[in-house]
Amino acid sequence: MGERFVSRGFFGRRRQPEQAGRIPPGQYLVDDWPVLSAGPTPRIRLDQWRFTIEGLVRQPVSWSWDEFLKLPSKTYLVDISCVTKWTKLDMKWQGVSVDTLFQAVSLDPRAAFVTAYSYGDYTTNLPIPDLLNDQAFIAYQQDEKPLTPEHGGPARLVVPHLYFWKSAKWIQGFRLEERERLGFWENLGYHRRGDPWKEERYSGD
Ligand SMILES: Nc1nc2c(c(=O)[nH]1)N[C@H]1C(S)=C(S)[C@@H](COP(=O)(O)O)O[C@H]1N2
Ligand SMILES: [Mo]
Repeated sequence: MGERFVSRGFFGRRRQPEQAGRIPPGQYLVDDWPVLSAGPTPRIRLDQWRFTIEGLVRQPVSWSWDEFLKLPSKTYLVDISCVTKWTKLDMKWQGVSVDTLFQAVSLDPRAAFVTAYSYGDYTTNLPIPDLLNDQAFIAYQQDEKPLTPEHGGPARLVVPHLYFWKSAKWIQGFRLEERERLGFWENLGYHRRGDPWKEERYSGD
């Protein structure tokens, strides 16, 4: 009896048409929002926060918190999948498109990859095309509230179409690179790109 009740609830949820086709293979839905951090949560004072784009650019560019908040921002409603197998649908964020940030720099034609680096030393690698065309943004609000420190506040990268480890919390900057330099999890055996629809979980997948 208990079992029937549980399975009816389970299939009832799965049948909701707006969820069909939105859960990548091997993932399950969550309503809560787990915290996954490899180390302690850094606390960054807003008057000391900066976001910098450097490396293979003609001139490095850097924004203070006040300058960053003046950039045009957008609302994003996106589904997020973590390699630990949870998927959360319709997460609402406010942030600045990476396209907007790249408009402020001239990229060296050799630039092909980005190392996203964070306060607290986390890094993750991304091919530039995965950051373009409004696919990625620097978020400072979630559900209309300031992003909490545990979830990456004051600001984090969000790349919804890749596993969530690519969405660097406490983002500090982008370094443009000619060659791909593996980041924190990628160095520990996770996939260099991490597309949840292809189940690119580990290197070799
Ligand atoms: N700076 C930093 N960013 C990070 C991480 C981290 O440990 N440090 N963990 C990554 C991983 S593995 C995941 S799944 C998500 C978790 O974000 P959340 O804690 O907001 O759910 O952040 C990613 N970004
Ligand atoms: Mo993760």
